[in-house]
Amino acid sequence: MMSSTTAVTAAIDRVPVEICKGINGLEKVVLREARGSSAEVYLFGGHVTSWKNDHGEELLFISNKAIFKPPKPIRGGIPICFPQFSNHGSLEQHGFARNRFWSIDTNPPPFPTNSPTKTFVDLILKSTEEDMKIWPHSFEFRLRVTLGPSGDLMLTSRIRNNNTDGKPFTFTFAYHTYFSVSDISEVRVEGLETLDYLDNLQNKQRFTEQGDAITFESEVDKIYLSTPTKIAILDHEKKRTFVIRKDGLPDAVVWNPWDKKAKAMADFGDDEYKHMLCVEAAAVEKPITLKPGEEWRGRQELSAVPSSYCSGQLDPQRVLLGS
Ligand code: TA6
Repeated sequence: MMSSTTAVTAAIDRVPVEICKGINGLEKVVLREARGSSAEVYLFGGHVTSWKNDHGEELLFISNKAIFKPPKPIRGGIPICFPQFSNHGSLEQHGFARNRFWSIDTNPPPFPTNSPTKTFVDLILKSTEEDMKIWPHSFEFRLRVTLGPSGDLMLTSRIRNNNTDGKPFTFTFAYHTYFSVSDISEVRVEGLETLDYLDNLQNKQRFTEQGDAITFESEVDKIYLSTPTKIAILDHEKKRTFVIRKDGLPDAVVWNPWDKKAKAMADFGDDEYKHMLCVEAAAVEKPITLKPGEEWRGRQELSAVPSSYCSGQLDPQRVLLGS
């Protein structure tokens, strides 16, 4: 891996981020936090491929068979699904933002919140003539990736309709986050109990989830509708809980391909389904419509909390209902 670094430090007290060459020479940005946590974002796809805690442990799943060769999307990390989630439309699966080259946004408009966090990078994706041939809309997509002082990872998307023909546009969206887990059969998801969902394995038919935490023993591909803004993924073996906080993204997709689909994916190892779970903050059921000049904001904040379920350190209800 070659490394020619460039530091980006616009604001005085901002922590410099490093731009360097990653796999296959693709450019990536490395964010580091004083206490040791870090994150990596590839300009290809505006794709977060690594998020490590202050012990240097990787929290996201990236397949050992991931292909870092555009235009093939990278298998793992946090692909961005825009302007279409999955096959909910006529565009390619999950839209095209994840297989486009983004740029560093050196002059972003003022950020909506004045968070004190200093470690972040702004990326931008603008519609091209090529894009307009498949999706006839002019847009600007600004993505801020932020690493918080306690190692939390925030992704904030701002999408603006720049059409000059007065036309609105409509899109669906997801942060297709691949979490790294110790053993999928030992993982529970809290916060989606009793909610309605569309089952992608049954022609998107609508069902209602049972009352307990979600556990995994086979392939799952469900879109939970109008979920709480907080969802927890409990990994007993690792004594770790991921907490997802989301804003502007009413739905949540839960996906694990299990064994058969795993074998069918060239860029995914046959047994890797045991060590990953996708829980995706999304806007799918009610597509978002923007008039020219309007801007939409969708944000997710990921935290990894060391926990021991039995010691009561982490009562899921307290996490989901607490601050
Ligand atoms: O988010 C779940 C899903 O839509 C599944 O249906 C599955 O196709 C997965 O995404 C992966 O999609 P990809 O296009 O990355 O292979």
